[in-house]
Amino acid sequence: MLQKTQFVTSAFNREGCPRWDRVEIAFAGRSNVGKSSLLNALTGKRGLARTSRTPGRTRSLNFFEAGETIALVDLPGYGYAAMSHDQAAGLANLLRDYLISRRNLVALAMLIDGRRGPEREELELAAMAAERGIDLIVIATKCDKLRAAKRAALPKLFAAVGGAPILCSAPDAEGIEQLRRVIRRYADRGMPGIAIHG
Ligand SMILES: Nc1nc2c(ncn2[C@@H]2O[C@H](COP(=O)(O)OP(=O)(O)OP(=O)(O)O)[C@@H](O)[C@H]2O)c(=O)[nH]1
Ligand SMILES: [Mg+2]
Repeated sequence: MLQKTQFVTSAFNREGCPRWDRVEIAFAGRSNVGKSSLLNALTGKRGLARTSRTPGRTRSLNFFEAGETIALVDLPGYGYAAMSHDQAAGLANLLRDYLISRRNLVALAMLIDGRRGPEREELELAAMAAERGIDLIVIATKCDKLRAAKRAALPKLFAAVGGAPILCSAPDAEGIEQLRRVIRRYADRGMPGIAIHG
C-alpha cells in the first residue's frame, strides 16, 4: 500500500488543499529534522518528497495518496532562523491553519531529533493534538547518530510528550516497518462515517 504512494498536490493555503474523504496523517517537526526523508523511507520512493541538507526545503503542504483511504502530508518545518521574517511568518500561518482546521487530519506524526528531544514547539504541537483529539505518533529521528547510552535515555528525554518514541533512522531503515504498521492501522480502519471536506 505505502509502496504505491503518489504525489497529488502542493498547497500554499487552505483553498489549495484537496477536497477528498481520505484521512490524513501529517508529518510535522522542526526544519531539517527529517520529515521528507522519513516519508521517502516509508514509501520506498527515494525522490517522492524533496529533501535537502539546507533547512527550510519544504515550503508548502504536500499531499500524497496511499491506498484507497489515507493520505500522507509532508509539512513545512518550523524553527528555521535563516529565513526572512515574512516568509517564516507565512509558513507558520500555513502550518497552524492546517493543524487547527483540517478536518481530514486524524494523526500527527511528530518528528523530533533524537539528539535534542522535545522543546517548546513540540509541547505546543502535542497540546494542540490533544485538544483536537488527533492521535500523536512521536518519532525520534536520526537515531543512527545516537550512542547506546543516549538511546537508552530516550524514554526519559521524551517524557514530556508521552515517553518512549518510535526510534527511526532513514538511512538505516530503523523503525520503518514499525511505523508502516502504525500507518496501516489507519488505512484498515477506513474512513469515518461522515464525509469530510476542508
Ligand atoms: N543521519 C541521518 N540523517 C538524516 C536522517 N533523516 C534525514 N537526514 C538528513 O537530514 C537533512 C534534512 O532532511 P529532510 O528530510 O530534508 O528534513 P525535513 O524535515 O523535511 O526538512 P524541511 O523540509 O526543511 O523542514 C538531510 O540532509 C537528510 O539527509 C536520518 O535518519 N539520519
Ligand atoms: Mg521537508
